Amino acid sequence: MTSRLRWPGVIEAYREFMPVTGQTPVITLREGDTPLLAAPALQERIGLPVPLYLKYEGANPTGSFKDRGMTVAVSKALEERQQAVMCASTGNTAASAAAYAARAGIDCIVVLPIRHIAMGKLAQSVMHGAKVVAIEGNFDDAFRIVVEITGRYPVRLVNSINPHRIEGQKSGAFEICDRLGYAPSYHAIPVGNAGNITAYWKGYKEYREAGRGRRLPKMLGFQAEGAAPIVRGEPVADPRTIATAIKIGNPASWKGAVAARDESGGLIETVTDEEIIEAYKMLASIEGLFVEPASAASVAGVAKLGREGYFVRELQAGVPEDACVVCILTGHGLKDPDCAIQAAEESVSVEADAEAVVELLGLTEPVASHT
Ligand code: AN7
Repeated sequence: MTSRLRWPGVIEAYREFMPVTGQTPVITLREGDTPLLAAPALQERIGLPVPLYLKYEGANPTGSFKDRGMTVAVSKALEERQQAVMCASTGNTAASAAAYAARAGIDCIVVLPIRHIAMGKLAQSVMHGAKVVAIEGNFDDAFRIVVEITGRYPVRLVNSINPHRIEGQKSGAFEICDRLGYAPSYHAIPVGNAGNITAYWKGYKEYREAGRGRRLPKMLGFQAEGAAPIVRGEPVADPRTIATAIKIGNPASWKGAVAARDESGGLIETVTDEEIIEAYKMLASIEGLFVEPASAASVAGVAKLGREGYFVRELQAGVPEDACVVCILTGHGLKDPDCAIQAAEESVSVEADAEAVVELLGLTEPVASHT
């Protein structure tokens, strides 16, 4: 295992599993090596009968898991002498593409459903110098547009139908196996365009084939109730959810997600916006992990399965003693501060005076103790 100080980014860390040669220019921001944290307090709160781990992908350079795939996609685009990359995005893919393109010295065009993206992500794309095209439609409209344009013009598509994205993102599975010493029994993950669940499943399978995973997890995917095409079995024309990152009605990697679910013996289910916000608050207040709403869908889903008795039934069916759940927390909470402020209790302000603050807090003078 490479030590944290010398962590070289996911391409170098897992070069033998990556589609690169000695000739590939490696464009990296040293993404990956994100914290995998035991979360006993949250485990207890949601009544989970097996240990819970959280993988905090907000610690990546642009604040989401997208960096794992973008280092590979942009490196390969540069190797293949592309001058520009392009994507549609609910925000995080755009922020990541913009940053890696900047570092590579190539152009980046992002097409964004402007009414449905969090401000932090837009700020990132703008700051990294991407050409930002705002459209009136939703993510699915933006995606259709970039697929058509990149089919006609010499601009490399870096959405996750670009296989290099999946290759990079599978590194998350490698890291989990390296830290735990084996693959978890359950892997919980939010599902939007479905690239990430596809990538993790590929990663777990490749690592086990290489003799480094011991077992394969059951893949547990969660979509927002108002944007759950895979659960419903048909595209959703007008997806709705507070979790804008996963507000997607017709996922590009639909087949990959279904394969991950079925091959692993897992499931893909819905969580409501209320369940997402509850998990969002618990992660921040109990574990000190500020994530964006979409990321909390993994924890919301595990909590829901727990309430429904899923894990108890699994244990009765003979799951091993070292069973555990890993939840992927896909993006940083600072991406979407508006959502946090709305979710928080209203704060009141008082005059700038110590007595007024003391009164507001209800503090009382200490009683002199006699010894
Ligand atoms: C925080 O940026 O689709 O199922 O365009 O930003 O692999 O799509 C983002 C997706 C989960 C869902 N969590 O992952 C985009 C985009 C966060 C995300 C997902 C996204 P996929």
